[in-house]
Amino acid sequence: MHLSRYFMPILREPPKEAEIVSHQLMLRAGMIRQSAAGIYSWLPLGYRVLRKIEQIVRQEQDRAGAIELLMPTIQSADMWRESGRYDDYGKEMLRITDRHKRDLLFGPTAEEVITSIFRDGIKSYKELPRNLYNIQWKFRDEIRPRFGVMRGREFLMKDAYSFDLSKEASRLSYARMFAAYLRTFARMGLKAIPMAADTGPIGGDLSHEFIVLAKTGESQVFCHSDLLEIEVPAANTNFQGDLTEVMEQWIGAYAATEEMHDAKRFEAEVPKDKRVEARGIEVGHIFHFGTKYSEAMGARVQGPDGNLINLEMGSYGVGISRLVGAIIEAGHDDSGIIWPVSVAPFEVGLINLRVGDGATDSVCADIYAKLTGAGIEVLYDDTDERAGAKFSTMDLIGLPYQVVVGPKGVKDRQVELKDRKSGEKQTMSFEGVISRVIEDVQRNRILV
Ligand code: 5CA
Repeated sequence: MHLSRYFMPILREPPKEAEIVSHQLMLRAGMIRQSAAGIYSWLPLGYRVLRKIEQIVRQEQDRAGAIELLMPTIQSADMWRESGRYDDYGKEMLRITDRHKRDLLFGPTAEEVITSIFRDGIKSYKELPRNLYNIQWKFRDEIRPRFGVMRGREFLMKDAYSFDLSKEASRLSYARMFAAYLRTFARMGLKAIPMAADTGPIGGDLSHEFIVLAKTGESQVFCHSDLLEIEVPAANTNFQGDLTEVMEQWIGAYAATEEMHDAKRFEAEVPKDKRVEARGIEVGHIFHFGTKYSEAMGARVQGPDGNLINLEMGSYGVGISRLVGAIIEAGHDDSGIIWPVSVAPFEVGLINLRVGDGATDSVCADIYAKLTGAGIEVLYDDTDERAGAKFSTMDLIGLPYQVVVGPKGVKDRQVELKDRKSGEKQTMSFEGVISRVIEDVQRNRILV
């Protein structure tokens, strides 16, 4: 992509309305613009990151055997009356009336819709277990939308729903999603710790929130520091198998959100030097709630012995748009964002320091062609801005690698390669920089 033809409205000054660094940086880097309170447009740069996060989530859901579908944003109130949640959900639900005076709503979650689809579609217990997911916009009329995309009113969520014949089987489905989540967040460069959590309006008896530690997190959390060191399941993990052991390794040590925190237990179970008390961002939340919806909505099948059995269910959410903010909270410095390669909007920024100089232009064109030809995503700054402005824009938008080409170096067939994270700069030959960048990007695309 040539920057001269792109749309990336950078703000030089920190916007006043933004309280936390990720919100400030997303506005400054031209990733999002607010359209109404808690409702954002995703500008081209931000949208590329959102899509990459979505794709990682999708790949790990698919690996774990979940099946993608797409449900509507607008739902019928009748379904929610069937489950008994229509009145309970309260003011967070955006209620809509159509021209025929029928009650609709903008879905804050989709237990009702999926339960009705699955109920009508399943014929035999032999079709179990199944896990269905979608990646769709949700709306919750939050009292205090804040921190940009972290607590929006409209936000992108991956929501998966498991259906099983028995409690035991549904715990296996839960463990499978638990393990998939560990990989999902690690691939974005995040350490997300599963913590015992409150189930709130979704309901159920077993629930974990996946929490990224960050000073600006909305919840207070408590955990054993060993949890920060455990390795996540490898890519070749057998997701068809029983992943209870993986889950138990993580839930063996103390980790709880504020609502579930038990100070006595924390002190008894965790040695003083291992106690982590911090703020955290909830990037995912999984629930096992048994037959709460299947019973209310009549989602049952005939078991092997002919008896009707209510389906055991769980639901599994990932805050995809929130993750964009969380990744920035976890990776930035005074100059701007520091993206991990796996979710960077572009993998390389190519800076031409003398646009219009024949030799410099042609070296840039050549590097651009070779890198893009190798499948690397390059943002080429071919604008006529000053060098200083170009450097600060590249640092602000946080692309992992910067290749800087100027007329002086070109004479000696030299360019500079800068690593955004370490700040390290190296002078290299044209050929050297191309092979080095291709190799580094390819290696770092898949973190685990
Ligand atoms: N039905 C269940 C699981 S599919 C559910 O709705 N769970 S949830 O309420 O915990 O939401 C799932 C995830 O969506 C949360 O972990 C969080 O990361 C994200 N999320 C929730 N509310 C918001 C919001 N207002 N803004 C941005 N992300 C949100």
